[in-house]
Amino acid sequence: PQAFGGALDKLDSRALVILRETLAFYSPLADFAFAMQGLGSGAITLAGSAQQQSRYLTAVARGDKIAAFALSEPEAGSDVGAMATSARDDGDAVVLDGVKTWISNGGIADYYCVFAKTEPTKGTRGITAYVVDANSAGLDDSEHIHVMAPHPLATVRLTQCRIPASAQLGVRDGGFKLAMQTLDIFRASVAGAALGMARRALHEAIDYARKRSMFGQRLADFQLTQAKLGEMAALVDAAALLTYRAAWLRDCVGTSTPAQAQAYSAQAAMAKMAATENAQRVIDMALQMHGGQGVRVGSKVESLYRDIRSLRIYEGATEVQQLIIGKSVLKGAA
Ligand code: COS
Repeated sequence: PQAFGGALDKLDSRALVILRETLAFYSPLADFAFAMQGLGSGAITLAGSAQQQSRYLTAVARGDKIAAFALSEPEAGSDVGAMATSARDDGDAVVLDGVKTWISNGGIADYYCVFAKTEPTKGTRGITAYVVDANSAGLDDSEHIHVMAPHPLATVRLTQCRIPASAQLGVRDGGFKLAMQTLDIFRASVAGAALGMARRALHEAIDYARKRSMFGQRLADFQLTQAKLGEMAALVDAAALLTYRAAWLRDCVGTSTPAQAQAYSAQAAMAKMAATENAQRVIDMALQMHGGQGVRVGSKVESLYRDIRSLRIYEGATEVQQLIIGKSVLKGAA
């Protein structure tokens, strides 16, 4: 928000989606850097105390602090309620123990929004969020994870990590809902990023089809090519419409009633699922059209092919989005 150095009054989903789409068109890594500052500070924007907001948000907006969101664990990815990291009260402190993994910005972050069990037997109703400074004693974020589209990613180990009680983020045992509300915002923006990558792949395919000669004509003159480009363009537009609808819904209809929140959640899930799946198909078709050039390391479609893959998994795999949509449909909400 503007009060903490942001460009707009309050978070605007349409701006977020279009920014990510644009950044991802040119550089998925630039998009990553931008998006992770948002994901890692989103829970503070939604639920932080005035003191937490002024301490972290302004610095995040300036780029002085790097933010991270630490939800997943080795045995709790899609099943968030199964997390094992514990938070135990000890006087005016809280002691964290556990392992968080697949943490984007892990290793370079200045702080982590850590989700931990405060009521071990209560599943999703026993999770609380905390803001944990990366230099806290007992926090080790040195284990980098290598992935096919390289970016800062690490496992974060918390061993008797003592933080002040004032580091609690939002209400006690309200951490699961806070995580879901944060993810709801960013899932629609992941759709925006996927859309940017798909648009770039289509652009590359059109450009190549116009230039490449074969069998005495241009690649673009073949009906097979025209049909593929037609299919790609329709997949891109379908993703764009779902993505922009989800963002519009959050900005213009809102999420203040349970029915609105449920409807938005399902729309954001539809956008993320469709945009990431469609982008994978569009990029694959663009690569195929490039023939051997498509698999040459360093070509744009080759890097897009690697860049898009994790978007179908992180911030809720496609299968999780299908569940969210399915549950909502059964309730008659979407
Ligand atoms: N906003 C607010 N509240 C929400 C919510 C949302 N988007 N989604 C669920 N809730 C609430 C539910 O209403 C329910 O509330 P009550 O306890 O009051 O009944 C509670 O949270 C539990 O919801 P649910 O029963 O749907 O939880 P599940 O354990 O079945 O989990 C999924 C649901 C699988 C959808 C959830 O765990 C999930 O999104 N997993 C993927 C996590 C993910 O994205 N990981 C990537 C990490 S970041 S890279």
